[in-house]
Amino acid sequence: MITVFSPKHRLHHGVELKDGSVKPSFEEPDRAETVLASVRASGLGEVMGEQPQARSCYTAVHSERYVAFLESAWSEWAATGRTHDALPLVWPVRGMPVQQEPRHIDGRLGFYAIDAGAPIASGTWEAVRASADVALTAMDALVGGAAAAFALCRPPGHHAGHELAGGYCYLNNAAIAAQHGLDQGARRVAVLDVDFHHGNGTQDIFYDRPDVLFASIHGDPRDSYPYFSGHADETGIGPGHGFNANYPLPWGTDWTSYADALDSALVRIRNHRADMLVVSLGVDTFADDPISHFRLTSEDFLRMGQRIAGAGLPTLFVMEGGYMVEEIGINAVNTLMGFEAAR
Ligand code: OKP
Ligand code: ZN
Repeated sequence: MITVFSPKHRLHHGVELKDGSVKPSFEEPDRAETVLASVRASGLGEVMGEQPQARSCYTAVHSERYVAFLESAWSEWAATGRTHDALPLVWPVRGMPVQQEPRHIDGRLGFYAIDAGAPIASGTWEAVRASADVALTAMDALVGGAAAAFALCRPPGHHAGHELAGGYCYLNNAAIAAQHGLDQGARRVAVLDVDFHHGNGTQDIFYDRPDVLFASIHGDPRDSYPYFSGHADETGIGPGHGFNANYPLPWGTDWTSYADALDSALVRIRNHRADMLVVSLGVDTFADDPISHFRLTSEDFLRMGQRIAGAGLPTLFVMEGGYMVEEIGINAVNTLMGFEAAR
């Protein structure tokens, strides 16, 4: 399968608040370079660059005002004399009227974020846009008849909602690609999210829609980020009722129980009779991941890819999480190679 990659990801690197202090983010440029090196070493297939895409592809799933905010946030922040990363520090929470967008950048940063985990610096928008374009370019390969493609996106996207950034995410690459697939003729799409963290953003975007089934396997939100979504009783709303499937699992989950949840999700996907599958491929389910709590081995990712191939659908893999352990490249590529071997 082809891999789509943009070197522009390096324009984005930031900080995060960890254990009460500001540190370099776990979501850093070496991640994508490590995965790219493994792709090249594996002989998976050709690596190509992204095609620039229409802005309307982003506003097909995000609000116009949110995309405009992402475009201008850094210059508004810099205009106040600050030179370090822009981060929100106040959010509209329970009991506050949230409808009105503030005018000052410090208010707008909170209005459009779930947390302080998506810093905005001078190169952020260019990298974010390139990451979405990587996903769109890979989806175009699927629309053109490819059986599978790998969008090596960075920054990731699955925590980004209709008009919310957070958890290292800005534009929701997987959702943008899924919508693009629909706009290019697919009748139904399934999104399978195997990142350790619940894909709250993808759920938010498609929660009221029956054409996109969202299925996510993740750390139980009682104990794991993002804490405020990902429970099994979140099943969709209105016409989307029954088209959202969450599989929260406890810390320490290994392949045995993970595989049961994956099989359940794949049954749901089969019943959806989708024309294509988008996989939010986070490899932070790995036992040695520094911020996550499942116990998958590198071999388990081969098995995961094999099972996903069993769905028998044109499949777009979109890179999400997986943090700096040497194995993130091996684990991502194992999933893709397992898929290729089984299809
Ligand atoms: C992004 B992705 C918990 C800190 C959580 C944010 C994690 C974002 C994960 N100690 N910080 O889904 O891999
Ligand atoms: Zn994650």
